[in-house]
Amino acid sequence: MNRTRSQTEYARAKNLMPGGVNSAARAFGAVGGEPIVFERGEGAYLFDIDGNKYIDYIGSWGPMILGHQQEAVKEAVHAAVERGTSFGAPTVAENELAELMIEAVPSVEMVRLVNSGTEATMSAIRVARGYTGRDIVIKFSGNYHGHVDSLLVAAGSAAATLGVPSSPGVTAGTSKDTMVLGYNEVAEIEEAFATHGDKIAAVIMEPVCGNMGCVTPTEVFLNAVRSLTEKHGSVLIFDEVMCGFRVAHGGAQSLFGVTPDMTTMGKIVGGGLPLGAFGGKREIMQHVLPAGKVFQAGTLSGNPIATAAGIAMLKSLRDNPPYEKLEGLGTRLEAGLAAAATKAGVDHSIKRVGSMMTLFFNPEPVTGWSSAEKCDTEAFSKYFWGLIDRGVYMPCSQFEALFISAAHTDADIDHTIAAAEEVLCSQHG
Ligand code: KE4
Repeated sequence: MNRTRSQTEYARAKNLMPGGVNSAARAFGAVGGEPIVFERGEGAYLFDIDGNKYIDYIGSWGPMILGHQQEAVKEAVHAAVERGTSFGAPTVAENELAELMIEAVPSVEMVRLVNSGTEATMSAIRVARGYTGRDIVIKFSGNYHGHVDSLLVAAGSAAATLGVPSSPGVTAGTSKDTMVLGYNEVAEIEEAFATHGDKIAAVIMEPVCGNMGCVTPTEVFLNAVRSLTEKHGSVLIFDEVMCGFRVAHGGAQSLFGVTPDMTTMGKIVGGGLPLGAFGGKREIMQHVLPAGKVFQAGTLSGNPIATAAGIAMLKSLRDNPPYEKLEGLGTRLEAGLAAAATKAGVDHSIKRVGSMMTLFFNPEPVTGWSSAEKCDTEAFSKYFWGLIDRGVYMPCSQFEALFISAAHTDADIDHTIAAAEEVLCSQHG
């Protein structure tokens, strides 16, 4: 595949922006080589500036559940632009979008719109601390909640010890109130509450994890987190920025029948525009300024263009739910990739929830970061580039989930499976 224009534009970008990107995840750091520069998306496809076509399984890291240039979203954005791009004042669209979220997500009685998933989780953490008057927040290794200082924390020296910064620029002072435990490690969360119970403000988790690859919580773990937070008066925050409206209309919480105290949202809710949200029990949300005293604000929060896109997206998902189709496509792709890996003799495991999935280059089921980190990332990189050369654009890291959209077809899935079989057999067979 000729990608010379991409290379030229990326060289230009590296001189202008750190790493030539505006988000680290896009820089192909995990797979080597240079990122591809794209011109447009259409349905299930992306087209790069050299005219190459790819079946897109990143979907902008989740938002494109209905495919690129979805008609209703496109029309809504065009119409909104004609009325002005930003007022910094209340609009009816914010009420409409808030109602659509509250109607869909079991835990959300009130909501605040923000501009990204990071803003949503950062704000939710602050509200949980303000509401409980406590400091400690528990997160889990392998879970990513955006670039919030207090969540850019690595595990402490032992379970139930407080964390240490995982990035330069994050201070020890910020990290000392965060504890990082093992996902699906029931004993660790039990020990943490036994030791620190009445000091724990919140537990934040991905109820379906996508950020160490697709990993689900065991029922025992999920029930332990819910019952321990309940017992100790800590706020349980489900970070559904990725899995919200993705795995079901009501998100992972509606699939598992576990209701958190707060939920963070992003990606799909903005229809591909910059929009996030946090919400939860009215009793908690009433602590948010100006109703309460926990400060939260944003110039472009509830922006008319983003809310128009979000309304169109959530109405489409409510009125024409794609989840049955997505389950069918997901089942087809999962079976095909498993067959291809088996035929090539590749040690692998797969985890899928609806239209989000990961093929792990690891024979063991991946249940948490300690098993995820054993994946053969070198093998993944070769698989990734082999698929790129066959017009298939997978997430550029073993520790991400792929996303299928309602615009994908059986033919797209079958092309992907055939390409994967060719690549895996040539590299391992
Ligand atoms: P944003 O600030 O990127 O909108 O959302 C942060 C975030 C919060 N919570 C979860 C569960 C998330 O997955 C994310 C962001 N996800 C990554 C992909 N794993 C976004 C890709 C990127 O950073 O460019």
